[in-house]
Amino acid sequence: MLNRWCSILVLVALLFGLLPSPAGAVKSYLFKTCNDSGFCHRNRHFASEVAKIGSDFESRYSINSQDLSIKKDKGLVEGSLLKRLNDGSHVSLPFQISVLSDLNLRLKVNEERTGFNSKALNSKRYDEASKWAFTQEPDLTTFDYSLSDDTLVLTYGEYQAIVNLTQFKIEILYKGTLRITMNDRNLLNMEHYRTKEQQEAENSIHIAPEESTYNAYSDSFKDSKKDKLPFGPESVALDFTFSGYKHVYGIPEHADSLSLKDTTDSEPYRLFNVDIFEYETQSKYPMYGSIPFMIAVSPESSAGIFWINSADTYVDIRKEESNIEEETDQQVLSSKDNLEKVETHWMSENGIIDVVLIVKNNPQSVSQSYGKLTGFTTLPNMFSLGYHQCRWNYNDELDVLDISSKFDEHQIPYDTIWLDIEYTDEKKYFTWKKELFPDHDRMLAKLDETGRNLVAIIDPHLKTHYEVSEQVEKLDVGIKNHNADEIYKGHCWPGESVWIDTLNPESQPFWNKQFENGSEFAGYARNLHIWNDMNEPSVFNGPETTSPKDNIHYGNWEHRSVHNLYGLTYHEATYEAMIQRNPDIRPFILTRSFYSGSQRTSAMWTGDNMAKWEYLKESIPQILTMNVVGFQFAGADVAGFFGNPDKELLTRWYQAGIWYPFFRGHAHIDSRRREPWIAGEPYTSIMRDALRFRYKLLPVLYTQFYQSSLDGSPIMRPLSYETPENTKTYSIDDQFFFDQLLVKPVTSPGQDKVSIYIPDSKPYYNLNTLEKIVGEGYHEIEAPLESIPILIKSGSVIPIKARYRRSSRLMTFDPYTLFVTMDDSAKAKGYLYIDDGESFNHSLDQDFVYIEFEAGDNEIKSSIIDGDATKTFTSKLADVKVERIVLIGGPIVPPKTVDVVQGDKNWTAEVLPADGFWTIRNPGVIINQDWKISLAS
Ligand code: NBV
Repeated sequence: MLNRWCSILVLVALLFGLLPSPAGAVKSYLFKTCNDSGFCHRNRHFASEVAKIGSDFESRYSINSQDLSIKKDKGLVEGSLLKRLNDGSHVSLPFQISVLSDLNLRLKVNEERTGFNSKALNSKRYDEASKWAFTQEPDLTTFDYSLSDDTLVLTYGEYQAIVNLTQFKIEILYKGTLRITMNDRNLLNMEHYRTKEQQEAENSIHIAPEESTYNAYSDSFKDSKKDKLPFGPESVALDFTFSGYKHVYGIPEHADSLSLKDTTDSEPYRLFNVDIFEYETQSKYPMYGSIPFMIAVSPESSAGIFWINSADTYVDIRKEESNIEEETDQQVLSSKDNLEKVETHWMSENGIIDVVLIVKNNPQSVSQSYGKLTGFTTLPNMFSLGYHQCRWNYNDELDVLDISSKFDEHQIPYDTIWLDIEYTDEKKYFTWKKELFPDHDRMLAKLDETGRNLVAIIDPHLKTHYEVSEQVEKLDVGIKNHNADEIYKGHCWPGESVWIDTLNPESQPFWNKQFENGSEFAGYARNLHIWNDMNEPSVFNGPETTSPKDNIHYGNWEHRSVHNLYGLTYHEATYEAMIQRNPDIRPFILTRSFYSGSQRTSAMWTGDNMAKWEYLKESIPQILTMNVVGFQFAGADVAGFFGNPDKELLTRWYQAGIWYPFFRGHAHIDSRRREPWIAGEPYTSIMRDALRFRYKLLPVLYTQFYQSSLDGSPIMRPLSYETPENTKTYSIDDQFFFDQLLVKPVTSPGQDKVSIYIPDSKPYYNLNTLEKIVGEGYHEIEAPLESIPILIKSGSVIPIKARYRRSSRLMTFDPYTLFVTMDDSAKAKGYLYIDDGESFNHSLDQDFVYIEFEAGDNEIKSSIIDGDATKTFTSKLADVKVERIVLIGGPIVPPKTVDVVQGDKNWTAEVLPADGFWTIRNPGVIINQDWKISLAS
């Protein structure tokens, strides 16, 4: 969201005809393109010059084999990459190649900068992005090697890394096939340190013919003109070619397609966390967060590039024309497979080169490997998977409690109500507007009676001249100006503000204090959670609506170097403070800005979208993208932040929103109220059904999160992920798998049918009609307003909780219904994870059960495969039964009764036939012990 300040500027510009056209103009007015960014401009120029010379181009980068230190048992090669200057002399760039224990290759290249003297600034290139992104420094593993004058070959597992020493290049082969080439196109460019005078001297040795000097020591873009650029040009750039791939995914955050586009004739994708005002769909503009991780998928293997740099970054993607059309014939594809390639060019404004290359059999394994480095999603608090009701703003305590009780009146489940910035006293975070919220502990206690929670917003900009910001100044834990002599002051919603510097470890105890039990802000409630907004950071009068790049953080690092990870440091500090407050409650933190690693402790949403159909449509590839790069807990504002959705859009958005891992209704302060009961019939009932369906599916969603917390698997899964062997799925981004459900939400108006693509030859069942649908390809299914197009994949067991309750907490001890959908050989499988949904006892004390359901050979079995059913919480599950088993498909025709065995008891249960399915009514089994049901008498 942009401030009034910028709105005024834009308005003034519009009035005086300074903007070319209103549509899209706001962005070009505020944000740089590649041409406006010195380093991007220079590196694209570099790439085009190198391409002009073609194969005659001689790389300036080489390694002297004599200088290598090869520690094969440690998994490490060290040496110097030599950059040849115009006079033949060299700049020596220390590098490390390491083989990580998960058999990924990492390259780090640094520069020892000498001759730079400043008290305010760290003269090093920023090398700590991995410290924030990784959970820990990864272990290395041994390799074998051979070395000649011009080649070093490392062999580890089924991999080979061939390092060309004379013209630096690394090729990664997996199972004998080339998959990734680093510096394939010789676009490696590390702009070494040189002063302006050195660079501008006649016959300067520092500027190669392929280089440009564009904006090397100054910035000509709007508010960025004040940028001091103390180091001059210092960008790092490198190219990577994926061989045998046609599609790449990832590098959020952009509002674009799932399969990334060729950028040859357009802007590169930009990674630069900004408060992007009224963002457009199908755009490569940067957004609020950045994850510099890209995945390529093919039927044979999958590969990933993790570019660990937190500075402003652009990525160019090039696919050959012939590659773009989908193959229709599998055979043609495999014969051409190795000719396919996607070329990528990564350019960052500064920092070191630090990159991890991952090649595995399939995309799941690539995600898992990335997750082992950056951490998996922490299992969320159960309530946070329920529905969140937000708007800017609920006005006062009465309003909050009234909205809450309206949900009950309309029998619509919900878990959390939110307070946006207006609850504070003059936007001073950690204060309350007393006249409107006289007793927030009382309000929270009221909410707690029905198992409800409150999420309150806390932003990083702290209004000057009140206790909290004064403490920031006194303790010296704010972001500093470019001289590092004063805390930086900028403008944001509350007016003049300072920004907490959460890179500074000293800021943590101060931050903890603000959230402490009994503090003015947080009181004693256990059902209070936090929303961190504006943490890009958004600075209304800053260049590109963010912090000046030459501001300074703890460690004397320029903001330029850490920009993309500031948001992560901020929400991590909040998470830590909430843990300190109540160590036995899993905190829920929503963040707008993020970086690799943010998935460990927060949920994210896609920011300020619009109440328009195209944004509903766009939300699906946006969330799928987040999910493939390991950030599962993602959502989009239902039903659009700006504007007023019509009733059809509102209803369809709820039907889509129930699949978002993070599901929140939210609206701008100027938009009309739109809680689900306002639209009236039939819309309210349809939305109620959708919301109740989400709650029925909570056991599935929670189990999915459990699995993700172990292996990083996506929750909303693209078809290309599920069936990478089917290349026809690679561009599909309007449908997805959610556990074993194949879903295609309706995202355009007036539609009463959808064409849904089945990616394999298994039978599927239309959940609305139970009709069996078989055959790879598109199938038309009915989708009138009251129905969501959902197919159940056969071979699955889906555990749900069918009873309506007001909130998820009230469902804790509800019975389960199992949907068993047999495949063609009358088999099915599924999983269920259960714990107390709130504490850490699942990890501290094994207080959880992980259950496998298996159907086959005329039996349905439930086995606890992990956890311990005798712990404080899990032992209470002895009261929780399976109340119904619904059998769909498969050749079996069960008898009228079935035999049930649990422990040393056995009994019979009744089977009721219906149209196309059978129901085992009240089988009587309890959930925390193994059981077996025989379907044949
Ligand atoms: O806090 C108000 C809005 C919020 O509703 C929206 O979701 C955010 O994306 N916020 C932007 C702007 C806050 C200005 C201080």
